[in-house]
Amino acid sequence: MTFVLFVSFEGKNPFQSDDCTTGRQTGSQHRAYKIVMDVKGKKVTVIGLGKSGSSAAKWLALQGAEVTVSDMKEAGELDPNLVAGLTRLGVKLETGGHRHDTFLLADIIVISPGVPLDIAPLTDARREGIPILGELELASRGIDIPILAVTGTNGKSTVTSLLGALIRSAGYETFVGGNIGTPLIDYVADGRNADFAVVEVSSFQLDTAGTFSPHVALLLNITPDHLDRYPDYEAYERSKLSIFRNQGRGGFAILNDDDQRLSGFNPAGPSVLRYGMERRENRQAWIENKTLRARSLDGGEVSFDLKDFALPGKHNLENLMGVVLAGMALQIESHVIQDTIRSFRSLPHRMELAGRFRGVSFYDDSKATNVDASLRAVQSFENPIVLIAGGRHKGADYGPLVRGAKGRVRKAVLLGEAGSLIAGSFEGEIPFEFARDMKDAVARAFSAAGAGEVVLLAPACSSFDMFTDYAHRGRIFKQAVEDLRGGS
Ligand code: UMA
Repeated sequence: MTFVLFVSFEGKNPFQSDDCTTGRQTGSQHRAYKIVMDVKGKKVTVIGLGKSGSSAAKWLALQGAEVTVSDMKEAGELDPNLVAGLTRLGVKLETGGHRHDTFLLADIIVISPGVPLDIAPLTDARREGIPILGELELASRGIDIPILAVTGTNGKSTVTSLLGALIRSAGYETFVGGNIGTPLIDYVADGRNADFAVVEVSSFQLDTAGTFSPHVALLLNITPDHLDRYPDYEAYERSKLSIFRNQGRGGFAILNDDDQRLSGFNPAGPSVLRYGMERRENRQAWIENKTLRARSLDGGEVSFDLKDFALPGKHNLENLMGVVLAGMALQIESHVIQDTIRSFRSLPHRMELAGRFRGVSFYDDSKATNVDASLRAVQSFENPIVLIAGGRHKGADYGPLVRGAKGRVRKAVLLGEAGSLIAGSFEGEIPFEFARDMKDAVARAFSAAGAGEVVLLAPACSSFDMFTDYAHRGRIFKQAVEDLRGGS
């Protein structure tokens, strides 16, 4: 199997700065050329044996590469079935840490998105000129169908699913994956023959996808997140904006024009389609009298009725405009777009109604893993809210949440590692109490809420201090709500 592997001048990783601690990038570091390389017989080190790494390792082994997977976890912490499957394919495993030699003796390094780019063995490998790429880069090289890529701090998964649903409704075979769950390399490995691939793309994936060039790139919003990984907000912002860097003429860049950072941003190559809540000359979509209005590519205007659109909040109207413009860029017919608007329902753990008990509505927005997402959730309700927040701190300032929550959130129930940090921001502004665990948090929130009010899980933090991931956290929340109802 031959695929085109990206390497930069002098073998440096071009999407990373020389100094990962600053994250600074220069124009010259984006200069790159492509070489064709056969992975057969090549020594490939895959770092991280999560979803992304295991799929990449499997595919590489099937192409005849000599694959070693290196993971920080001890052997006993890894899924035995996964390990057995990879071992059968001849994949070697290194567990309990990363050995420098495993990196330095590799011809290629494939990195999982959750692995920081500045760990010592990677920095050494980069210095030695060993190409470092992510699974998204690896996968997109093997794909010749148009890719629609969705990024942004919040709303990515909803938009990816909604866009996938729209394209499928138009009758096209569509792969939906990426950061939302199924790695893109699985599409390549399955040998499927879809018409389009819709991929959710995270900033981590963009950082190691130097030649990734989606036909349609949709950037929903940029607000502070992952500041535990990036040296500063600007570095995170640059990462998000890099989704457009390889797009050329014929491609579409779709931007939220209400986002402060994006309104002034003009990608050079593609056609730029902008949306915002109000009609403006430079916008292709806006909201007017409960309808979504859009300018079609031939200059006419179309309207979509929003009466039956089930997703709450202004942010979901913004997300929908992005999807509609992407659909119009693919020339999907208006009646198909309207039907999708009517029939689409929200994903689990995203403003999901977990139940109603004694007049109190419980909403699971466990996916609100950053301050802005939590704020958007809070702003989606008219009724008073008891907010459950906290988890693992990601470096953001909770000030905007406190300011936005004032007058809406009657009380906060705080839990997890970040509980006391959030309390520091809420002090004197919004009453709060601490909870031991999620069950305790739900019980306390229920006691504090009156009939007609909302208990909202919108943690503003990641889940990894107490749960395996946000979905696990959401399930435990829903279970606690069920237990309340059952009286246990
Ligand atoms: N590991 C190491 N060394 C390190 C760090 C981690 O060996 O220095 C190992 C861990 O021990 C673990 C493995 O790497 O075994 C985990 O890899 P990973 O964190 O990249 O997780 P995956 O299971 O491969 O999932 C990744 C994405 N995870 C992250 O970006 C953190 C998933 O997005 C994605 O669904 C999946 O690939 C398929 O594409 C999740 C996510 O939280 C949902 N994304 C972030 C977000 O949405 O905010 C970016």
